[in-house]
Amino acid sequence: MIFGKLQRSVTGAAKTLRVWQVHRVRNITAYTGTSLTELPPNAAAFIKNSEEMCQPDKVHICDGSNVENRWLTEKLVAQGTLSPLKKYENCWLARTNPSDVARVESKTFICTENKDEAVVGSLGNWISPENMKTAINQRFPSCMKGRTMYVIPFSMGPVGSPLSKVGIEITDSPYVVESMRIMTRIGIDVVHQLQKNAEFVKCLHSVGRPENGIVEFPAWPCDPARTIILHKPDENFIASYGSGYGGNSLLGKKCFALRIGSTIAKREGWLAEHMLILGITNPQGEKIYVAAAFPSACGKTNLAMMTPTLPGYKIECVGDDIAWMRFDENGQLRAINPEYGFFGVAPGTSKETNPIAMQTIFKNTIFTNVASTSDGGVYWEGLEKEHSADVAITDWLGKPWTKGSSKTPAAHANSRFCTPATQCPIIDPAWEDPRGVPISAILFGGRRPKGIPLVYEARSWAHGVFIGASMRSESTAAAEHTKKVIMHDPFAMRPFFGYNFGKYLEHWLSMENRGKVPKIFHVNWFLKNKDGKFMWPGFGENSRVLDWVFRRVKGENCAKDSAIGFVPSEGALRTDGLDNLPESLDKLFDLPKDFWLQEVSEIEKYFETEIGNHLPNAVTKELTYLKERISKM
Ligand code: GTP
Ligand code: SPV
Ligand code: MN
Repeated sequence: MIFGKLQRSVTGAAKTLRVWQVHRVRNITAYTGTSLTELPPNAAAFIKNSEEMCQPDKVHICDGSNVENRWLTEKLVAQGTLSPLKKYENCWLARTNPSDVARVESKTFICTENKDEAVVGSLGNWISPENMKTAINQRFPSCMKGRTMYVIPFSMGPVGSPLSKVGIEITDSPYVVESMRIMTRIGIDVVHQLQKNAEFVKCLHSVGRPENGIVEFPAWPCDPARTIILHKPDENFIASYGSGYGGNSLLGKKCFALRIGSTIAKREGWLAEHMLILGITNPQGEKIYVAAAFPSACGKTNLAMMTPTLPGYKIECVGDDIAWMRFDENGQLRAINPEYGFFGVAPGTSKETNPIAMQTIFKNTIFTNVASTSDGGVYWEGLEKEHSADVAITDWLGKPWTKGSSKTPAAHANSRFCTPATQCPIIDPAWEDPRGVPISAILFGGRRPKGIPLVYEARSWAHGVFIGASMRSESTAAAEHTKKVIMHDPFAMRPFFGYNFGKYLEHWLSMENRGKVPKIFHVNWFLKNKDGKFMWPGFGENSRVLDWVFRRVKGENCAKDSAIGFVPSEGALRTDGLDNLPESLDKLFDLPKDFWLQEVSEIEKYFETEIGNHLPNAVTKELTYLKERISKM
């Protein structure tokens, strides 16, 4: 019955759009988007089935137009979810229910017939097909009563690129629509793409409704008690219930581009990774591209937009969170950023740490869970210098906040900006190249306060895969972990694997037979001294590490062997102009034997208990070699 009303054709919608733009209509009360008849039958069936189950009052198929955007924004302001940030151009503040602020790894499941296909050890959670059905039936029926069901056709990657994939997200959250509009390519072009190729990933999302029917924060409905995020790789199907925030609800991101994406990538022979992609040009004008996997809130956005302190270097950004990579016909590994925007960590972002992000985010941006200022601006830890003392600050919970005397942070540690990538002043000219950009090096890294040097290079591809597998990092606020503990986070993918990690390692190892593999490095910006101070200035100074990586890629003899891999030879890491090191440079390359004995035994234990006989031989061998080398240290 709802579909009967969705009569407007695509051209009709386009005409209406023009009329509304001419008249600058305010208070748009109704807008019907595009029509179901434009979609292929399998897509129409997915929408119809979801409608029958969720029982929304209305169905709206998004066309991605500006009028639609205005209409939804007004709706969100009216319901109190968004408020305008008058200091900037088209910027909005959202405050979530304080129980819905981060990804919920413990409630995220992969569904396969056999547990082994999906997870090993604690790397993910498994659910059987029957239990997934039950979980859906316990939550989704009638969950959209009284609400509009939005249908978002979206493309991960440039529309029509052979490396891109299409999805359709169904959601009852207009905030999710507005965020997906920034983070992915949505609308009519994608509908046309679906007409050419009807294959798509089914993404069903509802913010849910608590069992007692009481929505505590009407501006941010959710159901934290029953939140669940389900993935069924063999049907390319995602069902997410109960949360409206971040990776839980913007299903193109972690659910599709990483979890389902990694299973598609395995089948089709490519890689879907939690990696930034950057282009780096040296003073001689030569350019390479580098991909880097750091766990959540460990510096991907910062590195991807870095302003190098080394003169003559230029960084350009292709992506800050996800890379889809495959070998081309010449055996060159090429990567696309499947996203269209940045969903970046706000706290810590400032003119000193990330001036490029600061030039990107103050127009057309949705800020979530940051603090606000009385002059209509935003505030978070790290922005102290940007505000005069006389502006009043309201914290992310909506309470007055005073610097110095308030005991809690002004912004939530996982507060974020959602901003269009096209606005980044250093967006790479090739960032939308449908063929992707050629990758010459891969970096792994994490927050390691002790023992792990600033940079080292893998001896071989297999050694690099071992380094990825043994990655560890301090926990951050991006997920529900509260304590600051060093956690294993292999390939920065711990929460994002779509299939058995042992098989994933085999897949990575097999890349060597598919083409020319890039060099692999491990970096650590987060070493701390006895006083708990960072020993490396980081941010723009990380260009010194990239310079060394660049020279290694070019084949320069500027490395020496060590027990854990190649490190810069004497004087090879450029330190000219570096006058802000709190300790000597040598300290950044210390390899304490007792630390490494402990580290290796920790890795061994982890491999044994978590991966067991799924661990490929080649990785076991690398562990043995490392143990031998360390014992001789
Ligand atoms: P996700 O979006 O969660 O995947 O995270 P991300 O890896 O993109 O993290 P992001 O770049 O946003 O970094 C998060 C935090 O790391 C911020 O608080 C930064 O200030 C801090 N950070 C980034 N780079 C550096 C660095 O070189 N040194 C230090 N000390 N901190 C850094
Ligand atoms: C991460 O946690 O790695 C993020 C943020 O990039 S979210 O999209 O919420 O997963
Ligand atoms: Mn991420």
